[in-house]
Amino acid sequence: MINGNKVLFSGMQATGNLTLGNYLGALKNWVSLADEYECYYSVVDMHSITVRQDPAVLRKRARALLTLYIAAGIDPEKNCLYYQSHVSGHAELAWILNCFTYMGELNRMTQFKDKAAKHADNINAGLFTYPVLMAADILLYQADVVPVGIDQMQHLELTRDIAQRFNAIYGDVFTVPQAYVGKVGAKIMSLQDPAKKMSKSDENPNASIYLMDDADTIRRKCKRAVTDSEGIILYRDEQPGVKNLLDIYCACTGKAPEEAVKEFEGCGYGQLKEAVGDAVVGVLEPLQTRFKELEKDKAYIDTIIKNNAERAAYTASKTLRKVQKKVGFPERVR
Ligand code: ATP
Ligand code: LTN
Repeated sequence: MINGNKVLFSGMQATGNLTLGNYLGALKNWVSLADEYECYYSVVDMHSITVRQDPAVLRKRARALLTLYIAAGIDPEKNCLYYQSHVSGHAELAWILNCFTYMGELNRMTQFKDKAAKHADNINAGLFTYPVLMAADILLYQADVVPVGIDQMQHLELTRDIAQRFNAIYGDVFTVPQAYVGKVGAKIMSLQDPAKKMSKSDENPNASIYLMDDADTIRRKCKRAVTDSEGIILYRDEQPGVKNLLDIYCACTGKAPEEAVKEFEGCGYGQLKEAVGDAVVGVLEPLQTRFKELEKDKAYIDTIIKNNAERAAYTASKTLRKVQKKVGFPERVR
């Protein structure tokens, strides 16, 4: 709780181009939850360097991501949008929490296993302790709720375990957070392989719709989406390609899957793909227009970055001081 309001924390990495999966699984929920909570939305650039980055590209993408948060509809005056690296408390708390996290727990993390396999030449300690930094992000702001896609649930469970472990030793220091997973769009799958999630690091550009894709590209990618030979539009696991298209359609239009299935009764896959393309364009075009406008207003974005970093640092320092005292660090002499 901050000023009597429940707190929400979430973050996204500025690596790669954001996909429709990132938008429907995460960003869109952030916007809808913003009115109910005191919200902190971070660009988690410290997490990004667990994989090698080109510094100039990372800087550019981090700024674009923060701008995109605003373009998606998050009001930066009411919500705190900031760069993780601008608040040193994240690293400080992460160190302390490292000492309350077991190797065995981190060894079980599937994201670590996946990323270690993908970056076999750079399995660094940061990649291993990535979930601890994520726990620090969340616990630093005493977050009650954390909206994420399904793939981040394991990290959130670990965060809860760390918080409970710490509280059991030192008393009620941390709020134990809850995950918030949206009903639709929680896991958008690749358009080329519906068994895999749509991911910004997918090498096949046809597998993902990028938030900045133009209308023609979006429609073309939908048209090429892999389906099946059943020839019937039903929302079921046996037809993962069609199910994914229906999921995208529903997440973009706000319709329920049963409603969509009824709407497409008797239609062919071509018609479904066309409708999905239109629905996606309808959602992404306004976002792109707003992004392009905002991007030009350099001074405005700079002010947001400065003010929100100060706001975040203030809240973070309150938790950090409390934690430092609990673990036995000497009081500061003033
Ligand atoms: P990478 O390919 O680099 O692993 P990613 O596309 O999986 O990246 P993240 O930065 O890990 O994206 O995720 C940002 C947010 O978007 C997270 O909350 C995550 O759960 C959500 N998300 C990512 N991909 C999808 C998807 N396909 N469907 C729904 N939500 C998703
Ligand atoms: N690990 C997340 C990004 C992330 C995050 C967070 C999400 C870092 N810190 C705190 C929610 C809360 C990812 O890869 N999507």
